[in-house]
Amino acid sequence: MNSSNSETPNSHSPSVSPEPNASLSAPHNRSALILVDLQNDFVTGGALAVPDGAAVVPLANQLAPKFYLVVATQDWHPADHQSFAANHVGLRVGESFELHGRPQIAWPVHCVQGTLGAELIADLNRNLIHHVIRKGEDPTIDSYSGFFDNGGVRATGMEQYLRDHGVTTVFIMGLATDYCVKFTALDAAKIGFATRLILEGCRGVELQPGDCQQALDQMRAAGVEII
Ligand code: VGL
Ligand code: ZN
Repeated sequence: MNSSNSETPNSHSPSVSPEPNASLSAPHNRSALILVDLQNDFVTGGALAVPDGAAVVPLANQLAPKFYLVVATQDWHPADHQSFAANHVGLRVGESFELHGRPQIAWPVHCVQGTLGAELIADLNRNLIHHVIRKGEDPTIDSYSGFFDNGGVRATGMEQYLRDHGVTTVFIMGLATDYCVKFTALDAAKIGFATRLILEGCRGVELQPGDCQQALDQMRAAGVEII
């Protein structure tokens, strides 16, 4: 190993090991693990619980030390976010509507900034996470992807962070397969990262039966390797 392989991406996470696979650990060819929205509101007891969502946390803890860099996304909405059904008169959870010209699903109030529901799941080992990317802060637009808002315009800082650290390959897992995981993977592939989806580490909302399968098909068609 040369010296650059043993450098840690930031100083407050000395417990994280560099990528063990030498062919992936060159300074400009690194793999990152992206943990999507592993937050209390997306698991049992939460406002937008994804069936069996908490089951992926042990896998996240197990895989994280194998990556050069681990980034978690955090859905982080203001209370007046317009994706919440409760912020519209006569709109029910699960209904589709148009939000500033974009198709939008009306969600229950979830992941409100500063609430317990928005916190990362306690069982997730924070010491293995180098960086947290927050998204969904603009009340006028939803942000499923960890890279850009749903308009594809405003960047979250994820791409810059990964590129600054020489990351070329991303492995993605988390919640929910048919929303934030899907759009994070599609954006990653679109902007040129070699993109792998860790299927075992994902669970979906499945508002309509078949949504998860459709999401996987879309990701595969976009060049995402499902592993
Ligand atoms: C998500 C709906 C609304 C997700 C976030 O994490 O998949 N889904 N906000
Ligand atoms: Zn959300």
